[in-house]
Amino acid sequence: REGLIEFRVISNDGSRESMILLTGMKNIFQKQLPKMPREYIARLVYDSMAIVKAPLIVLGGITYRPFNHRKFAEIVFCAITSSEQVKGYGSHLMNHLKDYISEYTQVRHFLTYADNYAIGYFKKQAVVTKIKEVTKSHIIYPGLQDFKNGATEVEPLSVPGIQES
Ligand code: 1VU
Repeated sequence: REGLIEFRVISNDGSRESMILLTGMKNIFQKQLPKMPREYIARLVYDSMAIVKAPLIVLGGITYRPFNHRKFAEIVFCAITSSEQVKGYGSHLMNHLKDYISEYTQVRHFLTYADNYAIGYFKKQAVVTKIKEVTKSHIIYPGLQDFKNGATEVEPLSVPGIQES
């Protein structure tokens, strides 16, 4: 089992294992997203999906915040540790998150605030072609299967501590 790669849903349930994984993910986010305030990252790492190398080494993760009544989730942080980037892990992670979210929640849209560097990656993750640029820094991508008719505009979220570009 040692060295096996798996995708794990993590919530802040207070268990020792979750704390180890969330801390590993927080450290990757803080390193890979240097423009984000460190304190903001530390505060917000909760509902997440991580890529974990057994037993407990985090290779990357996506933290999301669901708004179930509006059927969308904000992808808050997304990063892969530098030595493992551009090997396909980011795509796999996003695909697993889409499967999980479409099976277990009402969420059917993702919204993210990505800087220009990462927009290329997010565009590649969309399974339908229409990507709507709401403003320069907000993209909505309709990556879930029953959401094929293009994007629906949602009000941009106000996220404390993030400067829009
Ligand atoms: O499928 P293809 O081979 O055609 O394309 C790959 C890859 O080339 C492409 N891709 C990108 N394209 C343009 N600009 C990029 N920056 C970029 N990165 C990747 O996407 C396809 C999938 O590639 P992958 O699965 O190998 O991608 P990674 O495992 O490297 O994961 C991508 C991220 C962006 C997560 C990773 O490179 C990373 O952690 N980068 C540094 C942190 C970062 O920029 N994170 C996103 C910031 S935005 C945010 O967190 C708020 C939501």
